[in-house]
Amino acid sequence: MNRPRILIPGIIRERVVERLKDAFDIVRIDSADPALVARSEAAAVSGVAVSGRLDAAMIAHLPALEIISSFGVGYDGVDVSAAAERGIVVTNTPDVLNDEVADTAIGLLLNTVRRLPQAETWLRQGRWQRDGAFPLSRLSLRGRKAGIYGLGRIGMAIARRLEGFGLDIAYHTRQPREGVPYTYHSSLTALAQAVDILIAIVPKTPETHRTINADVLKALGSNGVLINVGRGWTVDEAALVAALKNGVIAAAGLDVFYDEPNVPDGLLDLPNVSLLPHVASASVATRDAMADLVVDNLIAWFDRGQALTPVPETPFTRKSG
Ligand code: A2R
Repeated sequence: MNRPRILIPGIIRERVVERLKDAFDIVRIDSADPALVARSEAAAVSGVAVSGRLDAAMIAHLPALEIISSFGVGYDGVDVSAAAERGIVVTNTPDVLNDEVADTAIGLLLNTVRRLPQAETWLRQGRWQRDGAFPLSRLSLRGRKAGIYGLGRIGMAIARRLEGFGLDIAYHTRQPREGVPYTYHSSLTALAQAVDILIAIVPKTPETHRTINADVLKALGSNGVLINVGRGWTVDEAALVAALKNGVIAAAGLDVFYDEPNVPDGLLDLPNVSLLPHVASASVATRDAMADLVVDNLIAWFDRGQALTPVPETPFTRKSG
């Protein structure tokens, strides 16, 4: 019996490849470039497992494609409209990373406000012995109000943690979320005005592009702290650098950047930022769970005709045959 053929363009967690080999024929290429798959081979590909980009040209090169299983909860790298037009299902890896990302958001918030990485550097450099106590942090979490921009699966996990810190919580989404005890604001600026911690955890969409701009930062205010664990795309980085330099806001903690892995010098040069290299979900256990969901979506599709976690834009089931 013919096993479905799965194309893996570029780098993906090896656990995905190892598990896929049990049930599928695998074709690996260096990147999602149509020139790397001959037409005859492309015609036999019915699934893709990808971490990162898959554009319309690559999708068009695969005439028998049924499913794109994408690694990660954000699927902005995949041209979902091109897939949807052809009835191709796109899956992502939601939920299994919620707690890990929320944990990182809290760690980054504490690092930013209490300057814990700088305090550790102080110790490691022998300055505790040489110069005495690390300077008191100017900022504290105590008495703050937190605003969450994007109260989805991960935003809720962050909110639950913030409750444990005794902070007031508000949020902004396009639609108010039913049954949550947090204060809703219908605009991002109104949310920023009402809080002094702003945590961004929205997807990369045309609507969220550079929405954290000079006006929002001004509204957040001079005691304000910005944390971004969603996508760098949502922040106007030039406006952020200016706001941090000029005291428009107090500090920022960033796990994501506009043009990764490039981090603007303007940010690297500032003392009031805490920077991480996009590690929010990056533990072995969580990345394994994400890898398993990439594989399990493909298995469920070809075995039972239904993916486990299709994205909302492609709610398709498999045509038999
Ligand atoms: O707007 P709503 O009511 O659909 O709420 C969603 C919110 N959101 C927005 N809020 C304001 N303005 C927008 N233009 C906008 N677009 C979306 O973001 C919802 O509360 C939240 C997204 O939640 P989930 O779809 O459950 O995503 P999850 O799993 O929390 O991950 C969020 C993002 C990923 O897309 C990756 O980019 C990143 O975190 O790792």
